[in-house]
Amino acid sequence: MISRIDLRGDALPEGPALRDLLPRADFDVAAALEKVRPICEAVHHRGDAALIDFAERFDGVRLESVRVPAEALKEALELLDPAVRAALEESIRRARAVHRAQRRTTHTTRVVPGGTVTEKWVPVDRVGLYAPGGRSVYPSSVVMNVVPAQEAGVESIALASPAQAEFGGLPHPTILAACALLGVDEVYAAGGATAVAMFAYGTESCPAATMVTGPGNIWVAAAKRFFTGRIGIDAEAGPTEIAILADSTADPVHVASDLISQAEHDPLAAAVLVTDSPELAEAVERELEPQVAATKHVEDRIVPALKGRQSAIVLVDGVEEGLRVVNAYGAEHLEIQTADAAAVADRVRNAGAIFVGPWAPVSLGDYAAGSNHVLPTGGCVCHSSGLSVQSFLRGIHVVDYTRDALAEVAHHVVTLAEAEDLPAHGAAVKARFDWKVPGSK
Ligand code: HSO
Ligand code: ZN
Repeated sequence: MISRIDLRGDALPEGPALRDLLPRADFDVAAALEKVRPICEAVHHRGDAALIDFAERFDGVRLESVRVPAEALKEALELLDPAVRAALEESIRRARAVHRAQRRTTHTTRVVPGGTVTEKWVPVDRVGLYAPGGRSVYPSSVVMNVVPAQEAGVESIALASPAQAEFGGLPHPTILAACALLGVDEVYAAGGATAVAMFAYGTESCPAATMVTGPGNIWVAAAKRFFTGRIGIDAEAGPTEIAILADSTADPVHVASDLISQAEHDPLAAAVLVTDSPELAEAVERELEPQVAATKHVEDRIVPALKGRQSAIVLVDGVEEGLRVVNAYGAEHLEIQTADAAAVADRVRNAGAIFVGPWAPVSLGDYAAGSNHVLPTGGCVCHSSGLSVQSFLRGIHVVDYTRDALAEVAHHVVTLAEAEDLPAHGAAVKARFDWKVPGSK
């Protein structure tokens, strides 16, 4: 069901070589780029008409309009299962508490008397959020995208999700209900690359956005790459990943169920166990079969994900070596199920989110820990963070100097301008002091 990689005995290689020992799924965004180009161009030139044609082609339904009417949102909330509503409300409440604490405050540094630099944080004007349909209808992802944008103070928030033929061309009702719960009333029926293009260019019914965030398949990732530079994006989300660092104290039933939980997302999902306990490895292997057999999505997602080259049980000599492996791999989600888990977690440098000890499974973080579940994949945790309030803010330096404060530093500016062969830069300062810069020769 799952392959083994034995890294015991020999010295572990350093950095990238160690990382290469844990292969990742093929997720070739560059190859998909050429396929999304004509789609993006069609949306650019034909606007709503192109979106309506694409919905017919990809989603099998002819739309009258891409904008979802307000009554449809209201109705979806009324019809939402009360237990799902209560769970979403709790998820929103916890996420809001965590994200509210991320807000940035304006800070002024007095560099010299009369010379200050203030860093002010300004939210982007308008964000387009994407919520997938099809295999993944995740109202939880609507929460994870909308809450940080709202807490950042983004004034205009729109959401797109694919048209569903069985719901008369509207996005899935739980997506609509989640929007209604969150107070997002601008919703569009548009899917994949077409939705990203709609937000990037704007159409007759949807004004252009400055930023697009949200999960999606390879077409969404490719469309985000296509528009990079024109709009802001969160990340090119790839298939989900769970890594678990566990020792002999871990419960194999929990470890197996956590591996399966993320394998459930996608045939390309990665489930990696790193352990120094051959007994645990065997017990987890034994656990996988019956647990997989007892769940859903077995043949289409879980079995291919666990059997794929991206998933493995990795044997190491000790927790120390295990830490080196998980740091080199850089998983989207990392569970620590070892003795003294908090101390081990403290030494993790590369992970999208860390789940400490036996009572913090990734599923908790997916729905109701308060943490954000939109996290970097494919090793991008080494340079990027998950979605947060910060993702929607821009820090702007406000420079305010008096005449005396400029005079004090003017000769340094002129010197550096000359060193860079940019005399006009220096002249812009000299002109303010009748060309006689105080302190210069
Ligand atoms: N584990 C996914 C998010 C998710 N799980 C949504 C359930 N629903 C990527 O972090
Ligand atoms: Zn999940």
